[in-house]
Amino acid sequence: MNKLIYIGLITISLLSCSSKPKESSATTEKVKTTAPVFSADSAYAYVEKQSLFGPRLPNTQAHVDCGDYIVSQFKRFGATVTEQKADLTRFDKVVLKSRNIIASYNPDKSDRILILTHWDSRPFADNDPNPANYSKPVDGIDDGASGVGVMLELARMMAKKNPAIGVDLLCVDAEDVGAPQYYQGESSEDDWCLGSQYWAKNPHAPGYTARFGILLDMVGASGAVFYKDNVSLNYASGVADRIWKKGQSLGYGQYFRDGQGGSITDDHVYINKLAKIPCVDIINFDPNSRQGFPAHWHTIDDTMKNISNETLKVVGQTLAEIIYEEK
Ligand code: AHN
Ligand code: ZN
Repeated sequence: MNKLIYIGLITISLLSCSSKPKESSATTEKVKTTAPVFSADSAYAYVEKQSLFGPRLPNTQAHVDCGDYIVSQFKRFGATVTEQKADLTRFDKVVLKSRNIIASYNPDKSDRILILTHWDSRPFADNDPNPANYSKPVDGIDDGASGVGVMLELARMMAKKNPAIGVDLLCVDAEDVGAPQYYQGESSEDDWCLGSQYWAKNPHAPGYTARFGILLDMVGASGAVFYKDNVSLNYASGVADRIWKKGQSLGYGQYFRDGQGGSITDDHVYINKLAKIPCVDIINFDPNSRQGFPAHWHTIDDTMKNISNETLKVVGQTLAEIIYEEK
């Protein structure tokens, strides 16, 4: 064999050999992360801590105490904390002593991003398989506490490494207060999301705006799937594409799914329509399942046992990457 060709063949075979392990390590490590590591254990602990207060229903001591806990944690993590207290009227005319909590990083920067979640628990388990539970409150661990857990861990992260951009973590109250399914009277979509409606009409900083918003809703359960819902696609498709691509590039494609989710009434509706900030919803809703929402949704089964470190990690690390790549 010609010596040159022979050397060439050896080189090719060596190259193809040595390229194999590199390829497989590239698939395990995925893309290089630019953000700090998001600790799922820490986020899990913040979710568990909220569970110990009991359901966070406006007008209860558990709600006051858990609100105080969230405020104190954000302060511990160096945020500038603003509280909005408001009397908001429920569909049945019950007045809810409501409290929105905003933790700001780089409060003086005008370029900002907004991350939000609701922190209240639903007063009615109206989707429970057992009608005897309809009028009981839900614990709201996936539906409420999970989003707050992720945001508290992001706050802990930002205390250690300040992002280049301004970041506001908004915990809205009185989201899950819409009329129960069994209610016979008149009800409307605007019976939900009272805290975000209030914030959108009365932002905590005058003239507040942000480049975009990301809503977290039910981001803690094992086996969660996130599709782009119609509101996110209508108002913020570019932002949605970016988040989903980022999640997929980190290896989280089992969670961040391609395809269209449902039409979901959620806090992002008001952030888009009233505050005019393009806002995406990351919500566990499977358009291919019978109910869409997970089985524990609005049942007395929405407890710690559904919460998965992996799901918290998937959402938290994806958000961390978005935060730290924003300049
Ligand atoms: C309704 O339940 C009508 N919309 C979804 C918003 C929501 C409630 N997310 C959690 N709980
Ligand atoms: Zn709910």
